[in-house]
Amino acid sequence: RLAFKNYKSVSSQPPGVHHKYDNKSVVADVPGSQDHEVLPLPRDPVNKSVVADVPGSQGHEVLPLLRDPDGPGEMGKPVKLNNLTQSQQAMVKQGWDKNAFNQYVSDLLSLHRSLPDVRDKECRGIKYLDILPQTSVIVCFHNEAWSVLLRTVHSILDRSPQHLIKEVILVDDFSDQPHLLRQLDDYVTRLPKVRVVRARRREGLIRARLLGASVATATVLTYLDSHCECTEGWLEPLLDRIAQNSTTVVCPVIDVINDDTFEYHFRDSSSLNVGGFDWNLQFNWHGIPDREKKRRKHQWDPVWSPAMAGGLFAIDRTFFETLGTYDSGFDIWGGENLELSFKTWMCHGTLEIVPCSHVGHIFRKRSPYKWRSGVNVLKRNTIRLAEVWLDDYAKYYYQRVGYDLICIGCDHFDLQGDFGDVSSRKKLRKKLKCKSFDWYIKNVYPELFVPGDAVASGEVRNLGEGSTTCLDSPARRDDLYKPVGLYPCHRQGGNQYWMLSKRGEIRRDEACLDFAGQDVILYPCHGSMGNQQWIYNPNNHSIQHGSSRKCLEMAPDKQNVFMKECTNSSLQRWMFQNYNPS
Ligand code: UD2
Ligand code: MN
Repeated sequence: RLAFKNYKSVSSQPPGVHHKYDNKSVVADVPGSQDHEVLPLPRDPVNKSVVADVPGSQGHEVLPLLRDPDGPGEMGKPVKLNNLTQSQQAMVKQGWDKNAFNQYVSDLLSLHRSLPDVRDKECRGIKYLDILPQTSVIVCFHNEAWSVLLRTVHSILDRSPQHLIKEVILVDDFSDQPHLLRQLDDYVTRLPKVRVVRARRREGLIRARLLGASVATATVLTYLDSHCECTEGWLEPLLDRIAQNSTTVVCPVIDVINDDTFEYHFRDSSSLNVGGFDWNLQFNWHGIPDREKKRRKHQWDPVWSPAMAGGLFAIDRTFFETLGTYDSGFDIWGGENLELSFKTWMCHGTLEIVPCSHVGHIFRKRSPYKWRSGVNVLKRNTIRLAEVWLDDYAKYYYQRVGYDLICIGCDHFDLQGDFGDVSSRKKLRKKLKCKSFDWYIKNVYPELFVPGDAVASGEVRNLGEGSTTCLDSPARRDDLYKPVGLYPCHRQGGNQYWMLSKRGEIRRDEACLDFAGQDVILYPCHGSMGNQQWIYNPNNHSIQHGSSRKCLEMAPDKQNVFMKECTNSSLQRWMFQNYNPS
């Protein structure tokens, strides 16, 4: 039950044998998707009268060949909307509602808008291999805005050497917005290299990517989200790395296209980040670790990254197939980026970010699509990921999300829910003789804090009156710094899952309890003790702050905590759920 089961016996045949392109646009099944029962998602009702109203669909019937070099957004400049009429304001709002970005602004920009050359100047001088492999660029979309989708396509065509682009495959994941149907088919007839493949049902981005791969014919697959803009020189450095070693999986630097103004913000190579994750198995970014800075000679050398963000990467198609592509049991969105990252490293490949390659992406603050109702899709994907790849480390994920704390002793699988069958994925891992997750953590991602190294973990319960109150903070990664408070203990991990590290940090993911004289807040862990050092005394249950020598105390309202002179009152007594110093 592999995603590409048809491929196993035909690896010597030319790829792309599954579907013949008689037309530019085909409707097709995802290989392997037959194995998964997928409930059809409800479509938005197609309201015929809306056809004329799709902003941006007008005026783009003809390729805009003439571009005003001073037009809005050229050179990646921001567009600010002033003095809008009421009906324009209504269109702006409609654009935001539909897309979670400012579609109205996008519609004002040329589909061929210019961008600055954002690379380090050294990148322009690098000599790449004379013969680079061709690539199929695969762009999956579900109800993407017209101007955003086509700007993605044109930026690929306009800023890549023609001979390196074998084709651009647009995979329509069952969109129902009218402009993405006939009008898109018509539009691409004028773009010889561009094809549209349509899924028969909502597959989700993971199976949509597999569908794209199944029709792709080049030796390298390059995936992009449907709201990207490629910059000058983005492609060659990616293909060069793969040409040198087909087990290298490469990502461009992902620049930010502002969701409101469409300004192109580029990240120079001195502020480059690498990808990682926390024990929620959520992807996050980090500065380049020192060990990696040492390994590289130049700022523009490729950077090893423990994980990829997911949407923008290039991979040798044979290596992708060897790795079993994606787990096609993953639904809609999420988890696939870590799956491919773990597999790449554990199954003898390398994952890199290439500083000379820059692609812009619109990061959104919410997901604008319909998700399947009734199932927690992301949780299901993540459990599949943990079960197949994490070995014994899976327990940290379950602890972090609270599945094994709610009812100790009850069936593990009840809490996990039905995550489907993963036996074939495990078999594949065995067959490929992939390394252990322990190897991965120790060698590829040693910066990750491992809960097993914690002195104590779980909830931190106050032992004062009633003993029903726990240390709690709802602060998220992007809004830390709020005072930490108290909340009735719930034993579900989450906001009450703390870890006491050997160094004396009290941490949750990468945030640490921090006291600088005022409130006790969360602050990104800095690893140098100071305001983040805490001393837990298991005998009198006090939590004392290293530098101020004060003790953590529950306020009478049972909602707040203060730092007070240590008195050993019951309000200053705390208990970690698991305490095992060794
Ligand atoms: C990030 C990745 C995204 C994907 C995701 C995790 C980047 C910049 N983006 O979130 O590529 O790896 O993490 O799964 O690395 N789409 C479909 N069908 C769907 C839903 C989405 O085709 O059912 C398309 C969508 O139009 C878009 C792409 O998949 O082109 C990624 O979706 P996203 O942009 O919502 O994901 P993003 O960037 O928040
Ligand atoms: Mn995206």
